[in-house]
Amino acid sequence: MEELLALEMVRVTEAAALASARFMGRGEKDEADAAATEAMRRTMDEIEFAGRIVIGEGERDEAPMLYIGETVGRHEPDAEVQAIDIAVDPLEGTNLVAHGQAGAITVLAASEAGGLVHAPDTYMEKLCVGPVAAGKVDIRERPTENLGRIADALGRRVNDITVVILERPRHDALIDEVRAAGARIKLIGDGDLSAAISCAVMGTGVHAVMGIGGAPEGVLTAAALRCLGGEIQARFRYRSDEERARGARMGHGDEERVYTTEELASGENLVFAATGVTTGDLLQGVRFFGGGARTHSLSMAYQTKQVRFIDTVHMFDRDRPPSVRL
Ligand code: VTB
Repeated sequence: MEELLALEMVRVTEAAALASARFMGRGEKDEADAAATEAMRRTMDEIEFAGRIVIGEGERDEAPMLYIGETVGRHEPDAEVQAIDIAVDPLEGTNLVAHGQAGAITVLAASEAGGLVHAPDTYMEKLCVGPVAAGKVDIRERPTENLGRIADALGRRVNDITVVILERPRHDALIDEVRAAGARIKLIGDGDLSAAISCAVMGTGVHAVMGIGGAPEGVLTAAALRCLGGEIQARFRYRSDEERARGARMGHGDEERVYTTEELASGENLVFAATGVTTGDLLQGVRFFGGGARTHSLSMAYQTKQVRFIDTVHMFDRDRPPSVRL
């Protein structure tokens, strides 16, 4: 399953990136998201597989496409095909695109059926680290303690560590504590998913993600970090009793339970694909030129142990092809 899907799924995230990148800086976040979602849906249906959305744009009654439970992919009605679960974030960082800011990506993860947690649309407290610090941190400890452990693992001092935190009032105390501990902070407006991937890739200059962000994106983060050998620890953080009740119905009632990377993305087969929309720490954004565009993607597979960075030139017009550069 992985060999084939890993390459096919990049076409899906590329198409979403090409469509949404047209909205960069235009102040239209919903339009950018809709363009990514529509392109993702259309491209998925060109691929031969039997997919079902487990993490998507929302419940059936609130999202026109890529809603939870929707079937995607194309296959002969009576063909014997493996059932695949799909988690998508068609555009992670809609505001970033609307304002032309760094770090927006399009994201998709796939596994055999049952391999990705069905997370309710609520918040999750997350602690994400790369492979070197994986297994050494504990979200139940103070951030100061975890920073010390990350620094030790990396053979650095705490003030040589950079932590990514979403800039939100709910993180004021966390930011104060991380500052007091001496680590450097990169405050981001949106996009804790791409930040988490970055901390598992050496050379990006970020070492951990801390704080509260979206729960569905936490599952996508887990899929990526399993492929990279990194780690996410997470706890559900409900915003209302209604969300809490819904979470409980889905089996996530215990707010003290710490979910591990393997619990969030338990699949034996996992495929992860992401394409840059606006340039960030990890991926270049979409660059348009006369008659074409260039995209930069990450494609990973867990069993096959492959991490690919894919640089693609898309030619829009055969009659007026763009000159392809190295
Ligand atoms: C933010 C956003 C993330 O969740 O974390 C959001 O940047 C939830 O926080 O990319 P707010 O409601 O305060 O915006 C994500 O969308 C995913 O984790």
